[in-house]
Amino acid sequence: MKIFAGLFFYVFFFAHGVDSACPSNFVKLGDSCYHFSAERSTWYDADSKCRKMGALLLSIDSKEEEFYIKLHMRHDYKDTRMWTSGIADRGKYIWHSTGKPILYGTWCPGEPNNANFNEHCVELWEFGGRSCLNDNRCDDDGSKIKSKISFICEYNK
Ligand SMILES: [Ca+2]
Ligand SMILES: [Ca+2]
Repeated sequence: MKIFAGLFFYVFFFAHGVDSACPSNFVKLGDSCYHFSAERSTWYDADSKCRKMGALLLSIDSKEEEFYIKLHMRHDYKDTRMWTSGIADRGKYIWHSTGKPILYGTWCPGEPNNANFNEHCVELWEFGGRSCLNDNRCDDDGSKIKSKISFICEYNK
């Protein structure tokens, strides 16, 4: 318990501290810098907004990175859906930012389900103190399904 409390302090000290190694508006968690944007966007707009900041949409590349991202979401972004760089690519799910298969990040129960054969982009969905991956529609087709959501950019030095 003591160790966990210490880790908690460590994570949020760095998450909210100023780190000169990260661009402004980015927080350092583990080895990368992240920008958590509340600006609701389609996946494509989120992708281009990250690129304009010199970053790419999030890819979760390790258990450690998964832990940091989920902890940060639980702390600051409760009940929020955020785009990652995950996409469906010929029947597989990959991180668009790295081209690697999605190995880290737990899928939500029953996901990915490619609902209506129209869900090709992957969000991280925080609810009830946990977060998991879901495939969602990339674009807004006016059907009121939540495809305009927040997003996470990742900057690697
Ligand atoms: Ca990463
Ligand atoms: Ca889905």
